[in-house]
Amino acid sequence: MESYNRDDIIFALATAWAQSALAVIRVSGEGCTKLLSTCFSRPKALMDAQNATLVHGYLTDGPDGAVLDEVVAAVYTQGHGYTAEEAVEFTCHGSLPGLRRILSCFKRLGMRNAEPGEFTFRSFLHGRMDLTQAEAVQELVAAQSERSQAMALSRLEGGLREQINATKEQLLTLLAQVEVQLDYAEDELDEFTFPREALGVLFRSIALLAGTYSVGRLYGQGARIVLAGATNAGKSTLFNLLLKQDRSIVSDIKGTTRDYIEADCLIEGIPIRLYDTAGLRESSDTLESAGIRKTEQLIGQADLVVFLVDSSEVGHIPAKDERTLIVYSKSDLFPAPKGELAISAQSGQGIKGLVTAIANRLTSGFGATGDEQVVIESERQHSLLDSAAKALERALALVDMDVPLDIVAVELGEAMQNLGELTGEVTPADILHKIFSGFCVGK
Ligand SMILES: Nc1nc2c(ncn2[C@@H]2O[C@H](COP(=O)(O)OP(=O)(O)OP(=O)(O)O)[C@@H](O)[C@H]2O)c(=O)[nH]1
Ligand SMILES: [Mg+2]
Repeated sequence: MESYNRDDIIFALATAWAQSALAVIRVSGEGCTKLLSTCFSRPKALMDAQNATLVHGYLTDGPDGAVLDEVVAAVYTQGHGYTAEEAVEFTCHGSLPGLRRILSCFKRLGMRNAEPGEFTFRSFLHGRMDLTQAEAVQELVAAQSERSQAMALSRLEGGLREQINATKEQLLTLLAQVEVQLDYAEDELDEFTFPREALGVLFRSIALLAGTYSVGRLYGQGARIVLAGATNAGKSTLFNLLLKQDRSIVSDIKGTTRDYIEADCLIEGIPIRLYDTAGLRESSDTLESAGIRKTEQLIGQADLVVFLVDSSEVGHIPAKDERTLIVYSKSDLFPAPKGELAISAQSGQGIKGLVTAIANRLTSGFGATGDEQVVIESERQHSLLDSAAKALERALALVDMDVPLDIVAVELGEAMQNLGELTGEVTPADILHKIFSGFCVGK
């Protein structure tokens, strides 16, 4: 990272490596327009283009070379590209051989293939976005649900950045007040009362923001739900119903599902990885027993287990706990015990209630609802906010104990350091490297 060369002109396919109607190739670095004009059918038009304008033309293999593709170039003059550098984005046709020819031509011009996340890294280096926004780019692209996409977009627009910067300013004011007290002799200063109220407000706002992680992570990264229960309880039937497709084999033969099946779906906007598993029973069949062992493993790793109990054939019922939802199936055949969750996959009765119960269970105990102005999703951000909140909490306790101010100042400084790391001002190089090489969009 320290030896990073900002002067290279870098390029990369910004869209997926797959056949499509159109594809976008992004080029960034000072002097890139001039260099690209040597393989463009209208060099002067490209060179003279105003910022953020489009130029139609043909990419060619060198000044008089073969035509590679008909393209539209979006030109960004110095300082105006996504990277805050000079940049050109070509909209080409999405033919894989065509793209390959263009990319090799760009390489021959002396430009370098961008590393994953490098455009965003440059944007960060040039101060166009802070670290929370750079992370939001990745989170936005990877969002699995509409809600997490909206949350990431708000972070990209600077929601988190603004909140952290405002907090840092208030913390700085506090620190400055403390510093004055420490720098001057007592008899030179007026009586000082520590602004405890302001510190309390800061602590609560940071703790609240840290608390949004649980909901941000749930909507961003989703949850694993395992359908378990005795053979024939109706697990595969429910699995198909929740997926809205016939994925798993259903039959009245006990032990139909042996190897588990997994699939992704959304439940109340939450991205879910759903598992249909082998029914639990005593079995002397080696293959079935192996399947049952897998079920037990999956149950151990699940965020939530939906344990189906056949209302017409009640067998073992596990103890109720926060990770297990007991659901009585086949309620059309036999009524479930009063007050219990009951469904009929045949009539659809109770399915809506089950979906709500799942969502409620997954979000229970959260300190946040997800409707907060800013919701975080990154583990890194959470741990830094948590440390900052703890430091401020310690500072509050110290103020209450009336300890010397220099001890309080250490805690305030620690919180400041955490917030600086969060936005990328004082983030260690190895962490930056990890963040930006984690981008890898479309690979
Ligand atoms: N009447 C009624 N029958 C159901 C209902 N749900 C499932 N069944 C029937 O129950 C039988 C077993 O259903 P499955 O979904 O295969 O059960 P399973 O739990 O996956 O069973 P295994 O894979 O053997 O562990 C099938 O004949 C289904 O049609 C329901 O709500 N009502
Ligand atoms: Mg089954």
